[in-house]
Amino acid sequence: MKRLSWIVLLLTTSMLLVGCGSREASVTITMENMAFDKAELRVKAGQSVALRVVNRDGYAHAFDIDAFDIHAPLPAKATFDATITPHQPGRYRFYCGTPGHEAAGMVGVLVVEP
Ligand SMILES: [Cu+2]
Repeated sequence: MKRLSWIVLLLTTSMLLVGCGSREASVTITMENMAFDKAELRVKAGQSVALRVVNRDGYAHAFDIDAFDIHAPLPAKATFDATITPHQPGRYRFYCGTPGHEAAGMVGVLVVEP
């Protein structure tokens, strides 16, 4: 019985190490004064990216990337988190889906590098 626990412990440890090996990238984009703080986000194809969107405004925004089926409403002062793993290199448009905001400049591009 004791030996079994050791094997379980070893397996758990090695799985944790493997998990650390594939480092996850993280990207934060902030919405403030009717604008994104970045017009371009760059990530690597095949790598998991922890995406965080922060709305600092006192009114609602939304974060949308059609290509990744992300359509997140962001009420005033809200934060949205998602993890994406883009596999196809390319340029994908992101924008604020609140009516009129994209026209006001709330638009950018997610660049997935090969
Ligand atoms: Cu907006």
